[in-house]
Amino acid sequence: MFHLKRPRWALPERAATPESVFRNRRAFLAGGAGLAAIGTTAALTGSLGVMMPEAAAAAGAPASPFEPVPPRNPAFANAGREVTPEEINARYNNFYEFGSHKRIHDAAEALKTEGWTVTVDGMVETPKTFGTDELLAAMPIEERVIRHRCVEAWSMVVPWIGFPLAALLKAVTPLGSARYVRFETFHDPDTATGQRQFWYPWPYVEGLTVAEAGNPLAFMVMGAYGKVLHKPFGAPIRLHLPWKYGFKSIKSITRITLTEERPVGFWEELQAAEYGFWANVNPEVAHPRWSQASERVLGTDERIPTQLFNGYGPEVAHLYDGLEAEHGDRLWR
Ligand SMILES: Nc1nc2c(c(=O)[nH]1)N[C@H]1C(S)=C(S)[C@@H](COP(=O)(O)O)O[C@H]1N2
Ligand SMILES: [Mo]
Repeated sequence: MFHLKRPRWALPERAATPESVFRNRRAFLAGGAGLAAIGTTAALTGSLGVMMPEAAAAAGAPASPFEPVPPRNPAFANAGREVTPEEINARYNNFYEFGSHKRIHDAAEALKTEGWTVTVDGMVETPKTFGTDELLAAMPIEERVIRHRCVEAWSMVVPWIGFPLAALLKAVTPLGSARYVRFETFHDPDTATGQRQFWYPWPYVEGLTVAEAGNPLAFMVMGAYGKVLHKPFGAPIRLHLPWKYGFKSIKSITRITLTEERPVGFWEELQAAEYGFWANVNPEVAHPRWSQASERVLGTDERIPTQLFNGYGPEVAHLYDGLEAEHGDRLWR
């Protein structure tokens, strides 16, 4: 067992129950199918080939690269509150490519993820296009249980599976002169009906400074709840930035570009006064149209106080040392 020092942001550990039930069910399934030993090998090698044993197919189990679930990062083993039930947030999503409302889950099934690639280019030594299998095999895959805070003042906790963005950037060696990282979502109005709404600046774009992108909290997500990422969550690969408002966590990424110029995000392009580049969570800086002091916890009747940097200040606050003088409230929107 890892000894976990309780982080300063941790809320009372009121209920580990749903999570442990979830875990035990997985352990039971793995054991029951007689795959526990094979699974262990797969976890050690980290190779997708090994993780898709013929035995799994023979047993009728769907082959999953996350069977067994990758090791949980002990630094993010517990988000301080309950994991949001999968069936709740699987039916409450922001994914404007498939509609400007929360019930996009059926429409998002149209997304074609086979043969998906992510190109990492721009100011790097070795630009490269990665297939998703390649990323699963080459990147340090882990699970982390993480809080998410949408700018609309609702929040959730998700057990994500993925790898630090820093590992991907390292694989292409950014040039010292690169200052920002720009992310871009697919553009395919034939399948993504929302992209026929011409008044939106498609494709969805987001950006970070190189320093932010290198922070261990910046996470590339390829799975959730022990499974390959479902389409409404932004399959096959999305970003997650737990200290920033949710709109920064861009889904279904096809291109990552190192650049000298600050990228202008999808929402910034639409409404810069409300949704800016920095968008760090801060309960004391209101959105122009509503307070950010508290948040509705998805799947419960609770409203809880919002925390500075969504409670991840110990990990990220240093990134903004000295920047408030320059950017003022812009750091928080
Ligand atoms: N490409 C794309 N990425 C996106 C969005 C979007 O509409 N399109 N919505 C963002 C917003 S506002 C939030 S809160 C999260 C929602 O993620 P979830 O649906 O997995 O909860 O995705 C973010 N990433
Ligand atoms: Mo959001």
